[in-house]
Parts: sequence; structure tokens; C-alpha cells
Amino acid sequence: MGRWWAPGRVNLIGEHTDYNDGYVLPLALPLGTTCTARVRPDGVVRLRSRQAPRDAVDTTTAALDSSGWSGFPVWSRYPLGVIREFQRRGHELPGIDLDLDSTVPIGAGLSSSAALTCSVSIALRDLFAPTVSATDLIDITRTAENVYAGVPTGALDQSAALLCTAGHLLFLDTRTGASEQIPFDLDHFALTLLVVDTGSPHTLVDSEYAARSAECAAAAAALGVPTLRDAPTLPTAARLPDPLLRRRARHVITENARVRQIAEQLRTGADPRTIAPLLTAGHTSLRDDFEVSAPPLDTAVTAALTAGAHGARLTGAGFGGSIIALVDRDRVAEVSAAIREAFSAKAFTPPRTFVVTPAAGAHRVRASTTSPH
Ligand code: GAF
Repeated sequence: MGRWWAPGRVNLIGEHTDYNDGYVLPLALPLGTTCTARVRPDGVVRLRSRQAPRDAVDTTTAALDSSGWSGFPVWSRYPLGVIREFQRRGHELPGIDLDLDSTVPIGAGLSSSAALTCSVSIALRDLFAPTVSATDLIDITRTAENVYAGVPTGALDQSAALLCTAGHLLFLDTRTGASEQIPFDLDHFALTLLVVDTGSPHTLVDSEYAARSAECAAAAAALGVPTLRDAPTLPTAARLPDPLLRRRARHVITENARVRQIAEQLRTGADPRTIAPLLTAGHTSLRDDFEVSAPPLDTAVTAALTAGAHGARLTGAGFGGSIIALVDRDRVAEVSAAIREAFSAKAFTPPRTFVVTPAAGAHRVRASTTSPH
């Protein structure tokens, strides 16, 4: 028996770039999923989740072929997909009990699903397949999400959960897999990163996300390039006759440039206040060109900026979920209160605000510790 833990994430910048072979810059949250695993010899797979106590799953390793999964609750397709992918890659699993417990809010755009799949994947690696590499784990967990849960995501969330390190941003080129840990010590500059979970469900996320992915592929095809990563300049996008595809391409091209510029500035130890306008520009681009924002997200960003945040933007897929704001340490209470008031004035669900510092990526929890950190 053992316990493993994997984090949720916020993405500082680089949204909807991963499935276009572009750049991302996430950090791991101190919130995550704990997976307690026990090997069993009888081929039985038992899944329990504290967040879905009535949806227990009892099946067998033999039953996990990729068809006929409709009887499994949606949440369980993520861990079952991971188990199935290990099997498909030739790793024999005798049977297992998995008890799962998460502190990542579900539907908040903070990547609760990658925290789930990645905690399970490192448990299975350590128990059954020690030679499986980090790159393989990213592939396995992304496949669990794409094929078994049916969400056509890129690799941002899984890479963040598996590769992030405490105190750092992960600068990742999703095409090559090349990554770099960039120190991100906001405290040194008397700054904080405020996360605002707007509490608005991202209901359209599956259908709209798939639509954005298809639009980006169509824009790349119209430009005659493999992906929008290969259309690196705005004049290139301007050649697109369809205004919708032009806007989608413009977002991806400018967002990739923002990620690289922010990484460049932070790498040299610049005051993070200098990147703040790029964060806000990222939000504007997601709102106007990529059209994935929503009224609670825009309200939170505007209220944060008006109350003195240096920069703010939605994080994750959008359509609801969370924003992040770069805020002076001594103004967090004021900015949080301003957001709450703006939500109250519009009769939105009260938001949940919290401050984060970059946490560790996925790891085994030592038996002697009571906390995963
Ligand atoms: C979701 C997806 F899972 C990621 O792959 C990424 O595309 C993100 O939305 C948007 O940047 O979190």
C-alpha cells in the first residue's frame, strides 16, 4: 500500500496554445488529489472517491477494453483510462484498490482531472512499471482524458501536474516537450498571485473546447501549415479570409508571443510587475478573439484591475472557472473585497479567493508525513 499525490494547476499564460503545438507557463497548486493504492492479486479493480461516495466502481482488469464504458460513472473513466493505457502498453496489472480524495475544486478550471489521472499514473508506475518515463506518463494521462473521458485536450494540465516543481513556473514547448523551470518568487517582490474561483460552472466547456480545437485546425489548414505554431506572425493570420478563423489564429499567435516574452522577462529576474500588462492582454485576447470568457470572469478581471491588481486574466479553458490576478501583497484583502462586491452587485454566486505559491509536482507521499508537502 502507498499514497501518491498530484496537484491541480493555474496557467500563468499560454491558454489554448497546447493543442496548437505552442508554449505554456503553468505552476502547480498546493491543492491536489491523493491516491491511496493497494495491490490485489485477483484481477479486481475497485475505485472509491471521497468526492463521489455513491459512485463506487468494482470491475476487473480483464473488463477494461475500450468499448462498453458507458456504465462507468464519468469521474471513474479518468482513472480507469489510466489503468487501461498501462495495460495497453504491455504492463501487467494483477488488480488494485484505489481510494481517491481531492482538494482541487471540480469545474473551477484548476485541472482537477489531471490531478486525478496523474496521481493514479505515478502510483501505477511505482507499483508496476518503474521504467515508464515522465514523457510516457504525460502521454498516458492525456490519452486517458482524450480517449476514455472524451475531452480533446492538449498536454498542458498533465505536464503541469507531472513536471512542475515548488517555487517555479514550468516553461514548456508542447511541440518538442522541452521544458525549463523558471523561479517565481513573488514574495521577494512583495507580490502575490490571487486565484479567484468564480463558482460559475464551465458548462459549455466540452462542446466549445472541441469547436475551438477544430477552428484552429481549420485556420492552420487554410494557411497551409501543420499547426498554428507554424504561423508565427500576425500578417500571416491577416491572410485568412474568414474573420472567425482570423480571430482564432490571432489569439494563438499573440498568446505564444506573450508566453515567450513573459518567460524571457522572468528568466532574467525582472520585477514581475513588468509582465502584468501582458497578462491582461492575454485576457482581452481570450475574451475578444478566442471568445472563451464569460461574464463572471470578465467581472472578476475588471474588479481586480480597478481595485489595483497589476494584471489579471482567466486561467484554464474558460467558459467559467477561475481567474488569476497579480496583486501587491498588502492589497490582497482590498482586491478580494472589491471582487466580492462586484459579484454581489450582479447577483453572481459569491467567489472564492485564495493566494497561491508554486507547489511541488506529482510525488509519492512518505508514510511518516501527514501532509503531501
Ligand atoms: C484545458 C485543457 F485541458 C488544456 O489542455 C488547455 O488547452 C487549457 O484548457 C486551455 O489552455 O485546461
